[in-house]
Amino acid sequence: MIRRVAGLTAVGVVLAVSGLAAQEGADDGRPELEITALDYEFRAAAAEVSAGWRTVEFHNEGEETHVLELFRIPEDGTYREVRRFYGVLDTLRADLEAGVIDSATYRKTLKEHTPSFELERAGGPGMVAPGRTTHATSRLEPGTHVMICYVRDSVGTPHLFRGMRGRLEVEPSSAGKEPPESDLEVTLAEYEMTVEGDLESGEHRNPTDNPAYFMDTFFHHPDELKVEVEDAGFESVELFAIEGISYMVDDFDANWEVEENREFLLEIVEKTEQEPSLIGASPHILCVGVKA
Ligand SMILES: [Cu+2]
Repeated sequence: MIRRVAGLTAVGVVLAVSGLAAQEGADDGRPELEITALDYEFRAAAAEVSAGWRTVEFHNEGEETHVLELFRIPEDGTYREVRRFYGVLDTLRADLEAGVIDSATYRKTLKEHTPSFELERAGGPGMVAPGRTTHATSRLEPGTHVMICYVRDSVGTPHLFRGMRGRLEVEPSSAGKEPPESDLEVTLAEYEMTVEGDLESGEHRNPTDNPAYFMDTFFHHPDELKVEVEDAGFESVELFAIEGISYMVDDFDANWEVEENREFLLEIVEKTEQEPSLIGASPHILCVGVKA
């Protein structure tokens, strides 16, 4: 299954709050930045880090999925302008929702206030499910950055409009870690993704013509499947185990033939089909959602 990344057009951002612990020095494997997402804010100990290869550790302690994406303000731009733009955007959104202005006025006013410079995408740890932690090591260029979460809440409002904006200063530095070695090579093209290397990421490719190696596929963690479906525009998404844990029983085929035993196997599936700690044990998972 191809994983899509939500596009983001105008971006800006802001409010401080965030931060990231800055640590200079030897590569001891520890992250230089630690950021926690809550519903709906970023929390961190400091708001600066040195340039170079740096590892960001991103914890999600909220109840919703969150993203941490970094954007660098170019030389011809300032944080002040970005913040002003977001202030305008907040007001316009509120006016639009209250019916004070129509969408044509919204677009026109937004255009008038959009900064002349474009924010540069600077990477980040991406999406993380509730209760989970992720790491990303990337090369940070000096400059003021903004970080945002663009995941939408249950009524469709991107989290950045509910407070998930932050500021990060990347200070010039000649030090930094060595670039990490990759475990996997992924090539992206428009609407296409190919993977080479081992399968640690859950990606499985069959580069041969031999069907015994199965088809190209992605082994989702249950949380990942949910995020993917939500990201595609569905809400009230729920997961159900198909086979559940019943298929593991000894002599499955023989038991399946006995009506009483079959009932029992199905009863176990039904009772555990939405148990989060067991869903991943099922060979197949059904994901049900409502088109938003
Ligand atoms: Cu979020």
